[in-house]
Amino acid sequence: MTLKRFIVVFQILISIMWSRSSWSEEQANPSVAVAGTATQYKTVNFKVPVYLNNPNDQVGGFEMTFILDNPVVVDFTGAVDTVGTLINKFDYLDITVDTEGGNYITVVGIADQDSTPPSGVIGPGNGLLYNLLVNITSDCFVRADTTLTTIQVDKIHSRLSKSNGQLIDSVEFFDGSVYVPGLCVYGDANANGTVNLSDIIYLVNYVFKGSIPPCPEKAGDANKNNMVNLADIIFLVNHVFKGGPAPCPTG
Ligand SMILES: [Ca+2]
Ligand SMILES: [Ca+2]
Repeated sequence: MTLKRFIVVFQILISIMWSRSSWSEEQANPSVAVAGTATQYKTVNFKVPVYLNNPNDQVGGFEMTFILDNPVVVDFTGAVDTVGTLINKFDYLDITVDTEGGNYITVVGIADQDSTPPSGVIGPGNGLLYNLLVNITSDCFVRADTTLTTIQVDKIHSRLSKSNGQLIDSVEFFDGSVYVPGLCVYGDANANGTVNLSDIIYLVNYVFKGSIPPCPEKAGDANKNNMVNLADIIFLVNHVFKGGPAPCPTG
């Protein structure tokens, strides 16, 4: 082996050893992570998974508080889904929701401490801890925009404990987010995600009967001339029934 090749092999070995040691250090700390996820408007009981990485300890209880940075779009329902999760055998689960000045939820769970050994204790291991259930509101203003709502973990008031109640040190908590794509496209006057007969009816009711305007109003501007009137109804009739050109997305 030449000296040059030896140096290259040596460097590779060092980098492998370094990456393994840093990997094991990362794995040493338990962590809880809210999954980043996407959904649509008007979705109810949408599941936002909360995952546990629990390399060393047995978890017998937890307290976690989550905060929404955009409660106009996303609401906590005040419930969590534990079916098929790591805590489905916990015998105590308490959920508190506060919407005053925002929206946050506190979830407390405790395994059955009375049996020997305690029943339902978690781990060590990784998996789905539970699902937060949220509703995506259909508010008129935000419906037009793509939004990202952060579900922040309140690090001060969140903790894991062992089966004997002792707190587990150095738990890392990771925020998640809910991505909600906007539905507003030209021609989708009723903002339900598709352009069809119902939009023609919606526009007829608005233009001729003074009914509720499209929200935003440009959603009714099928021919994109900055006005909403009979011409847009004709444009949509041509598109829906006669194979005419489709209104363009707003981009
Ligand atoms: Ca529509
Ligand atoms: Ca128009």
